[in-house]
Amino acid sequence: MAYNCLETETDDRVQIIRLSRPEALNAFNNELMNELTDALKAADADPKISCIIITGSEKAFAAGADIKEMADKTATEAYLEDFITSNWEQVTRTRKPVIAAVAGYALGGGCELAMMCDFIIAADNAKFGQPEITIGAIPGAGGTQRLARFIGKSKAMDMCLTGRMMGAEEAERCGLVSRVVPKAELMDTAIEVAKKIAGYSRPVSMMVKEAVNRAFETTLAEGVLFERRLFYSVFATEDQKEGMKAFIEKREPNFKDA
Ligand code: CO8
Repeated sequence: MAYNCLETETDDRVQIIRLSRPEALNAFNNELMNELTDALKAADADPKISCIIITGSEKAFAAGADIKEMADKTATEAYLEDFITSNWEQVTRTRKPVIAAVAGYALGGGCELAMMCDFIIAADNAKFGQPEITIGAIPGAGGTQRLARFIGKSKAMDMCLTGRMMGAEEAERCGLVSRVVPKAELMDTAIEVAKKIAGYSRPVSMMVKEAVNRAFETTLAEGVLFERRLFYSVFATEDQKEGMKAFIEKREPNFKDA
């Protein structure tokens, strides 16, 4: 499918979704977010795809919500159209693993989108921030909540109250990103990581994602119980039988997503 604000490409079992509104540093307008929702739903439903990468350009992952589109919105309009909720959160509903490959600015909604992905691989020029306070607003797509969970209260308050940007090194140090690579290696690394995940059993990688995500939504006891139930259910998959048999026979497993 052809998009105006996205470029999509598949590489083996990996779906790459590139945000592409260069004139606005990939700022999110309704068109981009509707297209992103469509692309994520399509990748999630595609039996040939096992892992998804969302990325932007070398200069910007995304500079946030489109301020020009948002500036004159009224509260009633935002409420009636269910602004944000209606089309911003598809990434959190996507069941296959989603990696954010971030170079350049990931600000406001851009940082929030990256945090909605399962993990973030950052280029060494990445800059994260929640600068909404500088334009008389507050984060509106989960920034105050997810950032506090990622990096703790003190740093989240610092970021949201000052609107300052955080570089890649600081972001890795405080757990916002999983690894930092030179800018020129960002996509090769992200694709290599995505292919590694896509090489495992798809139902199992989806269960891993579901179980880790549960940690952010429930108590430790409930989360461990949830994990235990999923652990038992992997024994119902052919891929568990194959994986363990292959280990014992000292060969590579041949997973069938079954
Ligand atoms: N929206 C619209 N256009 C943008 C945005 C944006 N967020 N960011 C950049 N642009 C446009 C600029 O207007 C400019 O366009 P033009 O050439 O037509 O003037 C073009 O992109 C290039 O930008 P700059 O010239 O500013 O480039 P610089 O390299 O000088 O600066 C920055 C780059 C630092 C990223 C700068 O553009 C900037 O500060 N952008 C805004 C960042 C920001 O404040 N983001 C938060 C937005 S609010 C948000 O995301 C909230 C999400 C939840 C919504 C909740 C609502 C209830």
